[in-house]
Amino acid sequence: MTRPTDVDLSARVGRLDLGLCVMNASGPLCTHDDELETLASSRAGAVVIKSATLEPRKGNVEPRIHLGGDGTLSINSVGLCNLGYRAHAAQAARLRQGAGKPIIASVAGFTPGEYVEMASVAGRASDAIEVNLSCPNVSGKVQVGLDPEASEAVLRGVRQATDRDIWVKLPPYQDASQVSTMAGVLRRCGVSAAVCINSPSGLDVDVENEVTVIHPNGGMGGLGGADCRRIARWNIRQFHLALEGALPVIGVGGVSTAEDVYGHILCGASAVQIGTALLASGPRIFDRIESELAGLMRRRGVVRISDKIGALRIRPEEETP
Ligand code: RRO
Repeated sequence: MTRPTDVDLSARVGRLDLGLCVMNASGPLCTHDDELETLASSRAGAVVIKSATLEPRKGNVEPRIHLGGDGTLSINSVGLCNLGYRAHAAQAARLRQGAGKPIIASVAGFTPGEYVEMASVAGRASDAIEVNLSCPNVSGKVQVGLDPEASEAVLRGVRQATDRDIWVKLPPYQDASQVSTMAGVLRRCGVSAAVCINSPSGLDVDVENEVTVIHPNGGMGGLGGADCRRIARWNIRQFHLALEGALPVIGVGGVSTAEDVYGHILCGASAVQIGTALLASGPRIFDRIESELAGLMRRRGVVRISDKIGALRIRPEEETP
């Protein structure tokens, strides 16, 4: 299958070109070699690897991921199950050989020094580093992304450790002043993209059986899917405005259709990631979204998706007669 030629679905993120403005979100189906190879040979515009820690981690006890609402909703407390950054860097290096698309390594440290060490090695193996400042499932410590000074310390260290593009995976913020503070941090630290948003914290209940749907952390975890879409859009829009075009936003949250992609782009995303819907449908979702997005653009007379970044119009006040 070749990409459509009459509409341009590509994205530019920092120094990287993506043939399709849609890729996977770090999390589902991107840890093991077979999963990554399937993503690399899919229609996804880039491949993002599961967030790595210094040492391999088994993660939390099962059941730790629950898909609900016929695959439109999820809650997870995976707990950073990963193979360790050395193994993930080796995967990135292998994938880069033949993928023909950017390969992004993700790192999630417990200290600034861990971020720096991982970014230095992963940076040599990949096209960009996604710095995860926002895992919702590590208890006992505030998420780094909720602490602007700690975020700046990590990002300054990572900036010195690698000359690759740095993407920053941010938590969902609820207040515009938090966004403007973090936008300042990202601009000062030479980052290439803001990734909005990681999973908002939540709790789901199996009411019939009066029980949580996942086991770890008292059943509490990170929400994915449709519940996140409007929270993601608020964050995408706020960062798009606060960053004033200095760096692009990558939108994540509640995307399972071409309309969802298009809506995130109108809010200000330059590219979009898919998590829950990828888990529910597998990597063939990128074929469907690519052809649906091409159809949507033809119907709307849009030639380049990038022309629509941030193009959201605000409903005008009704004219007084
Ligand atoms: O592994 C996880 O529990 C996890 C991570 Br690192 C993350 O960034 N976001 C999420 O929802 N789960």
